[in-house]
Amino acid sequence: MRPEVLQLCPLTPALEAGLADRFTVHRGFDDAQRRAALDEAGERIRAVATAGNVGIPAEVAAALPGLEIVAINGVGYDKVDLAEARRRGVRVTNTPDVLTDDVADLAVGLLIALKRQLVLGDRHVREGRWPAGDLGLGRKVAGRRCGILGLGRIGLGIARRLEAFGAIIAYCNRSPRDVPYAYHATPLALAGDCEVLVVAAAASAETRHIIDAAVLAALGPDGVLVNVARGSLVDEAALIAALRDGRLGGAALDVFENEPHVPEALMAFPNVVLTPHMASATRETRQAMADLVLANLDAHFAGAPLPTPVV
Ligand code: 8YV
Repeated sequence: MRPEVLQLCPLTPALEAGLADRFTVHRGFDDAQRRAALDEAGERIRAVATAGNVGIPAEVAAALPGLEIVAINGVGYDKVDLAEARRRGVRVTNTPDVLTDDVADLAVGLLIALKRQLVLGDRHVREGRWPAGDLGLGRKVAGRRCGILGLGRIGLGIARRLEAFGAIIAYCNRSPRDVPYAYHATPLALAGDCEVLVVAAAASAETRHIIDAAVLAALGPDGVLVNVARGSLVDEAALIAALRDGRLGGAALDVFENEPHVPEALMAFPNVVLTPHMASATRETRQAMADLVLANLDAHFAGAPLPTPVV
């Protein structure tokens, strides 16, 4: 008998094919589909495959009495209740390391896109406005004072890339690390010391809205915010207010509080660059992530040690 798996969102074709090769897969992409899948197979489902930004809703976990493992196709596990998983003896795995380069690359790309007006420039050419005049001037990237919130694997990758741009790096982390960058104990202190604030910290109850009105005010009208972590770290209403009043220089965002829904207000600002949570979305990395999800599930069902366990 093939183990039965509940897939909670669309995944890359390679991963969906790998799941279908090994398991009986039930799809639960929305509430109606989840209810149908749980009614039909809830008792038999032993594994859940999901994305980092989807996780597993508590009511779905509660309706799976035989759940053994939640395999996340992503590094973030903020949408999985780890304490409850531990209590129930449910394993949780993620896909660290393989996506670090891509996420760090996108953070730097977003910063350059914002400061050098890549999106506006592209629009200027496509809309035939160039013959009528030049685009206004952008701002320099090299040599900036850059603050990284969260100096984990991804934050460090961003710092190393920005060093190549001659940036002066500072960071805020739960604890100082052995790095040649200035440490700040709070996001507020970090924001006061930088012109570019890059959010790369994990989402949790403690980091919710850690970028609030005060931090944005400290960043100031010349400062910009880049977020490649999770939307929940930023108070989006405060961000919109700061941009609207010219109290913040700009923002480049790959993640949002209620994605895939992005506030209309953000779309109106020329000094904002928006991407659809695509920091790990390259063919190479999504293949590596798929391989790791499948390797974790294979190991679990073979009774072998999990390659990348969280719980
Ligand atoms: C993906 C992510 O968007 O790694 C994460 O935590 O959010 C991303 O890599 C998603 O998990 C892809 O399925």
